[in-house]
Amino acid sequence: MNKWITRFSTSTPLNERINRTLDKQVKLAVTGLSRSGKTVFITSLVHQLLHGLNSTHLPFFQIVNSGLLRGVKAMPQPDMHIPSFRYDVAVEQLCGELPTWPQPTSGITEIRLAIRYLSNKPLLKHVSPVSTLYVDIIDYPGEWLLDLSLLELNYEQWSKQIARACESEPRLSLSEKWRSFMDSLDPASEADETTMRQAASLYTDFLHDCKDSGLSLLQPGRFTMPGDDLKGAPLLEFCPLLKIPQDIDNQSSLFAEMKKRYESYKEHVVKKFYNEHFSSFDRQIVLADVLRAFNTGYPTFTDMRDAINMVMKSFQYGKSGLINRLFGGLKIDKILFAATKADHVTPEQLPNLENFLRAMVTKSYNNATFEGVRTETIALAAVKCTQAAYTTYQGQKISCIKGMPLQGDKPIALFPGDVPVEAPMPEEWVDGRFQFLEFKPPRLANIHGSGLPHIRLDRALEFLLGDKF
Ligand SMILES: Nc1nc2c(ncn2[C@@H]2O[C@H](COP(=O)(O)OP(=O)(O)O)[C@@H](O)[C@H]2O)c(=O)[nH]1
Ligand SMILES: [Mg+2]
Repeated sequence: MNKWITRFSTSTPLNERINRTLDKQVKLAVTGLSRSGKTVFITSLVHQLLHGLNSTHLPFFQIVNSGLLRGVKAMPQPDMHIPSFRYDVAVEQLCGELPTWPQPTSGITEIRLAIRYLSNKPLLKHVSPVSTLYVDIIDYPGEWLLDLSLLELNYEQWSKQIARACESEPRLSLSEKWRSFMDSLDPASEADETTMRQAASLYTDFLHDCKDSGLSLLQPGRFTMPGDDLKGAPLLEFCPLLKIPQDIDNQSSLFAEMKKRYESYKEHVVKKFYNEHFSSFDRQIVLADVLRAFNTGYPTFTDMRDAINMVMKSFQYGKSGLINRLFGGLKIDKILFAATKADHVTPEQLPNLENFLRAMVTKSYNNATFEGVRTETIALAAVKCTQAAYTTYQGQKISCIKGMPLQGDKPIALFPGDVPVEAPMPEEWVDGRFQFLEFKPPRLANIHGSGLPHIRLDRALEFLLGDKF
């Protein structure tokens, strides 16, 4: 202890000096595929913490519940090169007179909170009554993690994989325009800037169409989620080739130039993200909108399951694993998988939703746990938009939810369907089996001094941060 204290000027009061030594910092990363609920989750989490002092909303978050919290403040973020998470804008939209959901974003953002609390640890209680935990929350697209698998594939292998995926529906129809353009090209011909730009643009349109149809496995991740720095950058002007030519020596051919750009993307975009950002994360929450996949059908459901498991590969640190070989040991020691928008189902379906998510990621879950990373699954709603209710149907009392549908201005009550415990067989995905409707945010203009209504966000906080106090 003496050694630490002497690092500070002796004019600083002893208590303050010890406090500073004991201050802690944690980088909490939030990811998930587009529309999984990252922005809403972070907005609600920050709102809950900023209102933590007088909140009865967080019964499972010990530091609040035990009365040891002394206050939470948003602070200037430490990483100047990362755009700020615009909490102020998001909260204004959510809590306005006519609440709306925050605008979609496509890159990485950060916000820092300082949490002051009374230490409950026997030793610290005496030397340092008040400590501060700095929490840096980083929001980044899960699509970027889909690119990890590219590092294992050369251009020819990747092209073949995409060509194969385009042989069956729904990608077969969605890729038609891009494929017919590619068929008109000769890969051995001299590369030409305009042609490559057009090919990349048609391929990007194809990825966007896939996304609009509910597909999740979209590569390269930056084509749909470029982030602020890469919008319109030439680094994104390549695409796979449908037919790989044999023995092309010409280094300025279309094939050679596309291959060069693919390799450059891996080096300067994919690896850069892992080295610059990912390697510094301490904790991770992965959000998944499982219910939306139910609505859209079997092919989009399996696609999302594959995408989430691909995202999970970034957390498998095994000695022989890719992450370990390329980036050495990483820091993340806890991962929480969360099924979001749990307010779209009736309360008694929550355990099913949690179990279903767990079944979806079992293999990745076991691998991460095996590597010593603590892993949990949870179903949560960052902003609860519905109320549980009962209705009578053919003389039977059934559970339902009430809320304001996203399209419409009259509240409705509906029974959205049971969440299955296992993935239904392809033939069981009959039309209308699931109706997990989207809702408008509730009118919150009058919540003063309390956190936004949520489901199980306090449990998520306890798992992610509880042991840091
Ligand atoms: N009912 C409900 N809807 C949510 C919740 N979180 C997100 N949503 C919906 O999902 C959409 C996408 O959320 P957002 O946070 O922007 O997703 P992101 O792309 O991962 O940042 C929102 O516009 C809402 O319609 C929630 O907790 N409850
Ligand atoms: Mg977002």
